[in-house]
Amino acid sequence: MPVAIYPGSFDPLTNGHLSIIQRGLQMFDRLIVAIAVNPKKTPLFSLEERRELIRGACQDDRVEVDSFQGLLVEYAKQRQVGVLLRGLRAVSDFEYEFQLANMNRKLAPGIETVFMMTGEDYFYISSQLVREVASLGGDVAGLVPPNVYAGLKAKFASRT
Ligand code: COD
Repeated sequence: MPVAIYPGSFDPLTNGHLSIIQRGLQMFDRLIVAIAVNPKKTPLFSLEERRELIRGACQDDRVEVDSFQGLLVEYAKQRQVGVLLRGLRAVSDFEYEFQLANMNRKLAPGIETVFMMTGEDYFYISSQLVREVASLGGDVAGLVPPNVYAGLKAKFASRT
């Protein structure tokens, strides 16, 4: 299959996200990693920082890093991409992802969501937990790519 959009907040990118990207590249010729911009939320990493962290961690010509604001399906239509890639960690993800996928299909019937199960080493990793652990001085090495690890260190060092 030619191309899929992998949308998310990526605040920050974790090894779980990276695993989905790497495995996604075995299914798709290209992936657009699309960072959602939500003006109502204040992310830990700015859009530009998240973009740079993803670029630094996925140095593969087949990965494009982009961002979008507003409805995901409108962005997908604008990019002329009919497949959304999402990761599933646990049963707790399922309900939200099920709602999201069905709402997106209702809004844009031609757009399908493809799910990949997380790898066994990554099922417990979320950006939210990584942020929390790092903010409290816990070691998140092994949970995030090295450049994100350095970014978290710098972020929290500058806050103390
Ligand atoms: N292992 C495997 N997959 C993982 C892991 C892991 N450890 N961690 C995260 N993932 C997966 C998530 O399940 C998700 O599929 C993807 O990676 C991205 O995760 P996050 O947490 O960075 O991003 P989300 O889930 O916050 O992204 C939600 C969107 C921003 C895509 C969504 O809110 C959206 O589409 N917003 C735009 C507005 C819109 O269209 N709203 C209507 C939707 S119906």
